[in-house]
Amino acid sequence: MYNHFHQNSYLYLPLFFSEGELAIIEPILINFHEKWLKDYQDVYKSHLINSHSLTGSSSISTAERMQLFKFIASERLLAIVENLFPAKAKFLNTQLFFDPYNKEQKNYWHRDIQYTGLSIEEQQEKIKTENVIHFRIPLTEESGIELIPGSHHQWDLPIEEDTRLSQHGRQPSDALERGQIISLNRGDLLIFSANSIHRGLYGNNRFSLDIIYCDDIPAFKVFIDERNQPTDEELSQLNNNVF
Ligand SMILES: O=C(O)CCC(=O)C(=O)O
Repeated sequence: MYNHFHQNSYLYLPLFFSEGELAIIEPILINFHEKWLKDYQDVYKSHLINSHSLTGSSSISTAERMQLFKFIASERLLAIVENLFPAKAKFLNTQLFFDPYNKEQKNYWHRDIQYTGLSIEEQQEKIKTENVIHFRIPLTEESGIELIPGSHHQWDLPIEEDTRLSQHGRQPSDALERGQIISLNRGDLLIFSANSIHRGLYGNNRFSLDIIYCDDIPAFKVFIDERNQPTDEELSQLNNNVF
């Protein structure tokens, strides 16, 4: 099954989580989101489709933070993480995805790396060796993610690059022929490479937690906010080390 990821940029595991597992994290996510909507009403109404950094947030309690760390470092998830990454992986961050306030707002094809300030040539090199992988955990049925299989280690076709970079008359939400849709249900796990060309599909009041892991290498240090990582005291209560 890991070959599927390496060839296609994603791995879809239907009904991976039990209701019992979801019940541990769901109330934490809902509370966080309700507070977030109040605190960030302006940016939510203007455009945002996700929040982030749940483990470092003052909106959750110390006990809830530990529950999230236990989930992020759970044996079931780390068994997969260890097989996907070439060497040691590290927890990077969390994100919560929801629908835009403006139902007309369009989605956008992208590679996460395009927002890092690297040149195109540097990006072309880095996607061959550096790994950032999203573990998407939908709490409701959603249209899911559309991505271009294999694009995490292959550069774009000209029309794909024009689309995600809004060049030559193309818009980032334009349809791409090689796109493959992976629609999701509650309980599913979708693992996909942030290096791939992908976009979120909005609708149905989606509510998804993404846990993001990356290679444990110095190049990613700059993207890691220590406030999202466990303290030494917290680490001593966690069995698995992905921190
Ligand atoms: O679900 C979305 O809206 C976008 C997801 C995405 O692009 C990402 O997780 O990098």
